[in-house]
Amino acid sequence: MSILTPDTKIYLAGHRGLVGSAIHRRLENDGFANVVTRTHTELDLKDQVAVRDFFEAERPEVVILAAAKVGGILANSEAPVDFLYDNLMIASNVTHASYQHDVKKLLNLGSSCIYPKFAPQPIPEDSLLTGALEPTNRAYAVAKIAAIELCDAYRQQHGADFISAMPTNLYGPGDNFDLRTSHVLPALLRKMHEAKVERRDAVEVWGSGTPRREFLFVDDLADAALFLLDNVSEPGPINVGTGEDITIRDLALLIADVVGFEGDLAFDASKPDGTPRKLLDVSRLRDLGWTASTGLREGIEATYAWYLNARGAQGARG
Ligand code: GFB
Repeated sequence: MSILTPDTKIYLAGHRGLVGSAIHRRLENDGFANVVTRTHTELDLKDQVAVRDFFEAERPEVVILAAAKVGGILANSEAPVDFLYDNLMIASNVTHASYQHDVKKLLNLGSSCIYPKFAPQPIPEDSLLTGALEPTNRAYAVAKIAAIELCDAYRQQHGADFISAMPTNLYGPGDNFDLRTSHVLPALLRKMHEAKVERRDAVEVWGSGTPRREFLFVDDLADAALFLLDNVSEPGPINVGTGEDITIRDLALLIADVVGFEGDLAFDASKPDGTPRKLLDVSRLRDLGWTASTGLREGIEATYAWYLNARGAQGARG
């Protein structure tokens, strides 16, 4: 029987972020009528007592843990305490309160950066903890690995049905477009849009352009999240990706084409490349019956449309 019925009480932690807002849209569209959310101001997930009191009062049946401190390569390197401490506290408090309050199922969302820097490509789930991590996001990765371990420990010791999904690099509506803290895809969309409008000749692209990344449209992740809640009950991470990757240079060219920017790419070698390649092996999820459905160009077009709309709304507000 499906764990998710229209009346299931679902606590969606982090409903305002890129991932959480996509899952929220999806739950609303699918007619889930009993979704509980709290903003950061209403509930600080780093506060153990506040989290316990919230679970005591709300008693959710299902928990989706999409709350996290996230950021791009520079933000990760510059603020490791935030990425380690915040994410450890959030994961500890939410998993423990879920266990204490008999949550029937918890989905923990992580990231592909949990895997070793030089993991085999595509990266299978069992390469976790087989080698050294990529230094630019080690703090974040350690917190996300601890969250998987917590889920597995509650399963092993207490029989809790806590599962962990590891999405590849995500993008889409609701993304962070701040150029210092964002990931590459929204950063290049914004830079190219502004360069086109301002008729500039070149756009700065960090690093060498040779690293390869896999990009998943966030609405596809929302679809995978619901699929996993209903179809998976096992320890360890489950990869969620498209199975295809692209160099940063080719990504930049694709974004330029979508945006209509005709200038040059200026690579800035003083900025870090990060891990050379990060392509997930998605065969486990494919064998279970799920595949991503949004092509990269299509997803970038949708994200650009959202960005233009959000900019327009911001401009109109002054
Ligand atoms: O997306 P990104 O910041 O994170 O960078 P990671 C990916 C690649 O794009 C790097 C290059 O090689 C960057 O140097 N890049 C080129 C740019 N131009 C830009 C730009 O304008 N902005 C940004 N941000 N990058 C993150 C981790 O790693 O991936 C997180 O730091 C998380 O912890 C996330 O796991 C999914 O893919 O390198």
